[in-house]
Amino acid sequence: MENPYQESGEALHRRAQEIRKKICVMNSAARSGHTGGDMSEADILAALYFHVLRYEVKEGGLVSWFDQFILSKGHGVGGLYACFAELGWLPERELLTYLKDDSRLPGHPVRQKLPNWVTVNTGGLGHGLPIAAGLAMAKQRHAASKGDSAGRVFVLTGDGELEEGSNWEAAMSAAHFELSNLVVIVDRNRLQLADFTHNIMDLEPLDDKFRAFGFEVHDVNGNEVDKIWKLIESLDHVNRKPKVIIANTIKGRGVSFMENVPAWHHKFPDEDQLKQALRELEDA
Ligand SMILES: Cc1ncc(C[n+]2csc(CCOP(=O)(O)OP(=O)(O)O)c2C)c(N)n1
Ligand SMILES: [Mg+2]
Repeated sequence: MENPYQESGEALHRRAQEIRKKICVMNSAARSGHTGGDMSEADILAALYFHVLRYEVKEGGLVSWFDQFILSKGHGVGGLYACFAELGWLPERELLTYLKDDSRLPGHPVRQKLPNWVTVNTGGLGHGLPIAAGLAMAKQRHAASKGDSAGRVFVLTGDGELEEGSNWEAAMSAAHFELSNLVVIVDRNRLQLADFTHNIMDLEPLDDKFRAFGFEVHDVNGNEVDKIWKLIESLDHVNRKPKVIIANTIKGRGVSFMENVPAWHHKFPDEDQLKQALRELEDA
């Protein structure tokens, strides 16, 4: 099974920008949302859904997954909904129901609301990687029993999220169980809820920490779509090590007044800000 799009270059970059525009419209309408983290992850989501992940869309929007994705930083769900709309899975007008009563689009990903597009419910930070490790192990064992190659499991964590100890228990077991089909992507925007990570809980040297836990470690500019998918395609899944990609991103990426500003973690654009944001995203 292959990715049905395999887009690259300007086409893929435009996907990321369209995802960002949808995030701004959606969060502005909801007068809420985690805009900064939605925007930092947009290129990673575009690269995954429009180039990397292997899946097949069946009738009625049902998706058969060979690879799987977990958004562990569940508060960044605005990016995921916008991506689903860009894929044509969600009608664009439905984004305007984000956070409303009875909407299919609550503030964190809920599988019961969007069956089979959302792999697992997240939002409480620190749960995605442990679940992804279990899923990667299940995929490996299932594939081995049939003599097939295993699908990959991608999990996107926040960098602040790595302060949760559960991640490191999962990392330790991922190496022990040789989960070479597990790919952790860290949205390394260097900001967490209210401040820079180095002021709250310094993560550095993050690459050495993962290496010490038995991971194969890579880093990339996480706001450059082609660099992301090219790196993922170059990964060697035969070497028995779980992988981590430290994706260096900018929180609020793409809109001048949001970039690197801690307050945009949980701010939404007002009417004038929305107009400016859409202009900037269209032009870049
Ligand atoms: C266990 C837990 N504690 C606290 C929160 C509240 N919370 C939501 S987002 C966030 C900051 C996350 O920062 P980071 O992981 O760096 O995400 P990003 O910068 O990508 O938005 C916090 C503390 C939570 N969702 N779960
Ligand atoms: Mg962060």
